[in-house]
Amino acid sequence: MTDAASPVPDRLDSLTSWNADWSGLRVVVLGLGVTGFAVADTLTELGATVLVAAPEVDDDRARILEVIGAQLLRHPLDAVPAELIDFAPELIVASPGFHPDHPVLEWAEAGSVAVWGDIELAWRVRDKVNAAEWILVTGTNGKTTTVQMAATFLAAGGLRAAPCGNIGVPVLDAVRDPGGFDVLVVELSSYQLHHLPAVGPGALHPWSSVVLNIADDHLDWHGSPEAYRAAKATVYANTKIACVYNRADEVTRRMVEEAEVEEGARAIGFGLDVPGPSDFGVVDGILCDRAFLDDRRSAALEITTLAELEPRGLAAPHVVANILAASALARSFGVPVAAIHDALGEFRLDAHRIETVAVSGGIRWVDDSKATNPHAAEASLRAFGTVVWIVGGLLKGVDADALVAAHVGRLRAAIVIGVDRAALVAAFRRHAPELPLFEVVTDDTETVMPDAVALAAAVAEDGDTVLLAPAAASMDQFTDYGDRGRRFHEAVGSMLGGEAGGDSAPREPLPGA
Ligand code: UMA
Repeated sequence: MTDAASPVPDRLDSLTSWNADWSGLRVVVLGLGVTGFAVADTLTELGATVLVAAPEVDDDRARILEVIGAQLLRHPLDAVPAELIDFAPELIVASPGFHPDHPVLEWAEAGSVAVWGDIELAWRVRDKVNAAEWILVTGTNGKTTTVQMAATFLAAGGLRAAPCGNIGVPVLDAVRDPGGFDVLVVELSSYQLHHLPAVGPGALHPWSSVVLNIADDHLDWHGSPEAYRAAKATVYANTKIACVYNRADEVTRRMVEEAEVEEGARAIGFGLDVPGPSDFGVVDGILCDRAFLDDRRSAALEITTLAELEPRGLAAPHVVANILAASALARSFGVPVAAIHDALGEFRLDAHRIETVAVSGGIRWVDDSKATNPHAAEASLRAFGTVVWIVGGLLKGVDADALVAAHVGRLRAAIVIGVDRAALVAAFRRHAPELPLFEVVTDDTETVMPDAVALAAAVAEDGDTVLLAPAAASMDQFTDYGDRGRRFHEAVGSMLGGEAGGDSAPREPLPGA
């Protein structure tokens, strides 16, 4: 019904298809990383009028923007640029890294200018080639591994599946792939979830969804643990088939209970213990599905065994949990357990994820540089006996005290690196005053790892694991976690080759340790 008193329907509400009328829509795209570029490319193809605003601009991308007809505004964005205000955007699409309190986003909110993330845009135009179903994966840790596994399992079941999202491939690139997919397995960060609406024309309706686990992370971005959890919970909204949750993480179960899902969607638990009906779990070393079979009250389907996973480096508890979650997602799509079993035979974890770099003189050297927060480091520490722990970096506002307290019992020594050393050193002194404790004081990227490795070699004993599981981000001293891990590999390699690293590190335990 339309009459004079009815509000004018918002144009943005009608933009729910690639074939909708996007022409002339004035959109500001914030940021020109992989996301901003995919967003600008998509919107110009749709006929929108696009202004990309970014502080740093890669020359190649700037040239392509010119070719595709998007305007570019190079600006520090520490305040709202006048050119952006003059452009009078109807919509802003923000790259995931932009904090909610960024001046441009606060300006948009004050002026009621809509703000979307790239994920909402991708959902709205998902019918470009063929509208694939979406499976959503989030959590504090294990997202990328679970996404890769789920996509591998789905492919083994004969489906065209694309891993995408926070994993590094913008969802818009998958949506626009001319080959088309049956299912997109989308890794969502808390940043991307923050910008997603749970209701309305831009809300996602995933086939299945999972929050793998929840621990404090990115608190500097979200402002509080509650805001971080609320962002993560959005992943379950409107799920159609299966809301997969972690039985060992009560918060994830509550998120499912509180989510508005579609009629008939099931809650499916996963965990390392014996599964109940509608669960995935482990019985006598056998990973089983007790959810997607008719006689689940009395039976279960075998997926694989811990004995089979062990030689492939896939038997650490947190990796087994990822396998169970990915299996639940693939089974929700009808992939046979035999296909999952066979796919696991070929699966390899990415580099820097609990990767054994060397075993020498009875000492195992393990690179888990991807453990960028305390929760991930916790999982890593649990997987080993006596550990010489290389820890530290950028703590992102997260308190590592509880982690230190929980694991001092398994430590031979601790070697603290990174800029946020003081809090870690204080935690070790508080919880384990007797523990040999070393600080790598240099902030020279070239010498941090050689120094840490040399210290570890001096204290490690037969049967120990030297574990790089920093519980912190890497950007204080390294390009990223990959760079940090590579430098660890190199340092271990040259030390075992007889060229132990730099000599600027203290060789004695710190006073008071
Ligand atoms: N920028 C600003 N101001 C800001 C924030 C960003 O000017 O306040 C600029 C940056 O300088 C950059 C551009 O905006 O030039 C875009 O930056 P972005 O940080 O949003 O990054 P993208 O290149 O678009 O990559 C993003 C994700 N990055 C972040 O969420 C920080 C990538 O995840 C993701 O793979 C990609 O989209 C595709 O979806 C990376 C990540 O570190 C791997 N994610 C975090 C994590 O996993 O912990 C959340």
